[in-house]
Amino acid sequence: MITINRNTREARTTNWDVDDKPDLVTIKKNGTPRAKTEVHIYSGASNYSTPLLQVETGLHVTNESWQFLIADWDLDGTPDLWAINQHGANGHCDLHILSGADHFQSFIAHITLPLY
Ligand SMILES: [Ca+2]
Ligand SMILES: [Ca+2]
Repeated sequence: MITINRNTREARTTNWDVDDKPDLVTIKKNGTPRAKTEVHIYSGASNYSTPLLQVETGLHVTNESWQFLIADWDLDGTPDLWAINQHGANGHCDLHILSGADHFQSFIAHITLPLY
């Protein structure tokens, strides 16, 4: 069973396997064995019972000040992970993007947003 507690997990959707059903993405922010944020994607075709991908990302553990989005930032056809830290440098929001092409291991952008 998947439990959603905003401090520890977030849920999003994407179509990871590019079939005709949206898939469920859960981001496990903390409490992970090697202190990394994890991504788990469950297939819509299996009614979200079969994982398509379960990985540690290149991002350290996160908390309730982080929000996550899934969108294809570099337009290579694979969805990327957008990690927004609401308490970034100098009080701004920081946006960090991890590449879906390597299963969220490498950062492809670090952007300071003009938001507080
Ligand atoms: Ca799918
Ligand atoms: Ca991409």
